[in-house]
Amino acid sequence: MSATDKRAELIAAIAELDEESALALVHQRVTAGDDPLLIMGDCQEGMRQIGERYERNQYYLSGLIMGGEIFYQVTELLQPVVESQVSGHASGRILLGTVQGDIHDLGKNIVTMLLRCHEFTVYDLGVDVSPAEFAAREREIQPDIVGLSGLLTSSYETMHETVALLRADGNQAPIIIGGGQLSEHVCEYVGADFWTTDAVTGVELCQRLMAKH
Ligand code: B12
Repeated sequence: MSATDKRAELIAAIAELDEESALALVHQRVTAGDDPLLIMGDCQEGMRQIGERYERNQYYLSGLIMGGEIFYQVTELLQPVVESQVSGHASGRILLGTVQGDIHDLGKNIVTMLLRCHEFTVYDLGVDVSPAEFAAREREIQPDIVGLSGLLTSSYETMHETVALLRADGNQAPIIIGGGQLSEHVCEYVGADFWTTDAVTGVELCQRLMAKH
């Protein structure tokens, strides 16, 4: 089977919520020496397709929950491989969290893991983090970069409030927003400095920002 077919097969297994096949395929690709970040990217595409099926009423909430569980297990499988292969010597302190009203954390946890692999110090505030908590922790920690994660349309408003409060508080650190549905337009509305829809680009951005320091 060609590499393209293998990728398509994994994406389809995730989209079909076929946990057994998905995990077996991830395992096979890891054993074959495939790039773990590429595998993770394919799984992210499978998750996007689960979301599309949910929007078309082909899946219910249980489908999202099941997808989340499969992705969590994929992460457990890939984490040691990523940690053994990805490394860097960046130094920088990053304050990260999923904004208030939003409990999606699988993506944020990947960003945290990748940043730590590059030796960034990450202060992960978890999910459903209020603007006030972000502002309080920002004052306390004085990070080099602030990262806000959010996957719901309603999160853009909370991101906007969080950025406004941070700026009003005199925060100088660049603010990056991340999440699968984001765009330049959302970034402008939120008032953040940068945006991304994938963790690898986010980490590269943090490296560039620290190099400028
Ligand atoms: C799994 C999932 C869930 C799980 C989440 C489990 C968990 N622990 O996270 C559960 C079941 C809890 C869930 C709940 C809901 N969900 Co949901 N969910 C999804 C789904 C299918 C996948 C999300 C995911 O984990 N993707 C994989 C990760 C790796 O990708 P990612 O999150 O985008 O993260 C990557 C990048 O964005 C980036 N990144 C992320 N954050 C950050 C931050 C920084 C700083 C940086 C640099 C990078 C970065 O790095 C990651 C790796 O590359 C998406 C579909 C989609 N298109 O995303 C819907 C989706 C996000 N959910 C949706 C909805 C509607 C809901 C619910 C409202 C459903 C309901 N009726 O209750 C609730 C809301 C709960 C809440 N208050 O937050 C909608 C949102 C629609 C909208 N426009 O608002 C989506 C888009 C599905 C859809 N197409 O309709 N969901």
